[in-house]
Amino acid sequence: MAGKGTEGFLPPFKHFATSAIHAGQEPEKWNSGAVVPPISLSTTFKQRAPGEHAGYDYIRSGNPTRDCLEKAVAALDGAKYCLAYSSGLAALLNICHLLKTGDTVICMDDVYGGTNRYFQQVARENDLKVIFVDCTKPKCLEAAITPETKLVWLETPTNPTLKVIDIRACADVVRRHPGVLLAVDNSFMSAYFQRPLSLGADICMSSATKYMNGHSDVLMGLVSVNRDDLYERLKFLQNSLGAVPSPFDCFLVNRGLKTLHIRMKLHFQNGLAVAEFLEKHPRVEKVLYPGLPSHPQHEVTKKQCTGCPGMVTFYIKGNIKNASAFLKSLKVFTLAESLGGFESLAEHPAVMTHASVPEKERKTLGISDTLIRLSVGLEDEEDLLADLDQALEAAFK
Ligand code: P1T
Repeated sequence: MAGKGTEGFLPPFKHFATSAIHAGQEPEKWNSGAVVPPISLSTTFKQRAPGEHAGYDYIRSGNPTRDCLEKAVAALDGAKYCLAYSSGLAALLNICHLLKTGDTVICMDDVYGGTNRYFQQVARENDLKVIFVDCTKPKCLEAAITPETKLVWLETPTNPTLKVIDIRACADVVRRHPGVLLAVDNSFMSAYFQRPLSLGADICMSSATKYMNGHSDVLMGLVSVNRDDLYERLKFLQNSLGAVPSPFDCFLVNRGLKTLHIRMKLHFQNGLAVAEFLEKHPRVEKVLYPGLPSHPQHEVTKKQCTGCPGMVTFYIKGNIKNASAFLKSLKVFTLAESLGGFESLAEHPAVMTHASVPEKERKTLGISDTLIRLSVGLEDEEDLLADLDQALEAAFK
């Protein structure tokens, strides 16, 4: 990755592009030799004799198109196994089914609003104890672990305030407590910029709805693991809970992966340009971007990532009226939830993605009325900067 401001990160993972293009694709597996894996829509598979088949019996348990995708993602995450789900939250649900009544989950305090809602309003109802901890301080994580703790859930960078957690430091803490699993939500970084398993995590989860697919047309979750026992249990749960993706969605994400490395390089370039532009803008109070030297965890970011995505969060000066006027004035950026697609999006976390986080907690976390989250896409840099500039001016007219 060339360019000013992009130096000092981990070098790119070896053979990434080759794996993204070839891992799991296996043209010889299809009778036709198809280079692009076909969408295998059959819900059921002919058996030679009862219980005797060519590896597939029923679509929920496994199908050839999902297999291609799961193998490709495992290679990209540096994992032995990957399992695909019908959404990122379905992946979270499956992971939580590894736990039992009375177990405790420690969750990073700043996470996607839907993850927060699941833990606070669903998992707790189902007799899991969930506590929220600022894991940017591994000492706080250490202090929070009890004999009941069975899962530590990290999201790094966090959504929406882009705090970065030192995964290896947290893994070192967790390793001192046998029986505790460390899971990392890797949705914001994608496999191209961060490999949580190589940093000591047990589980790498991604909402493929974001960068991994990258085209804003699929809802999907992915979970990668190295441990055989974890894979066996998760595979059982995947089939038993049934929240699996369709073959068509598997086809699309598999296709999206072919350009992941190219897309992420440009997301980084555009994201950094936007962050630097906003940091100098007189209408902007503060910019949060892990790729900027001003970010509190910039050094940790460089130590554990090969680059940064297009997620840029900032505080606009003024109040909620200015924030709203800014968002309404954007022309190239679209005012919408989600992230990680080729198109630039902007949103207001307090009102949109994080409205379900209790107001008091939002305040503590810095999710204020003037906080704005951008997902910087792949358009021309000059058009993106010009759009932000005109909207920032319009916000104060
Ligand atoms: O939407 P789904 O595929 O179920 O993924 C949920 C999810 C999990 N983890 C992170 C870090 C996420 O950002 C999300 C979804 N986030 C948005 C829709 C959003 O706009 O932030």
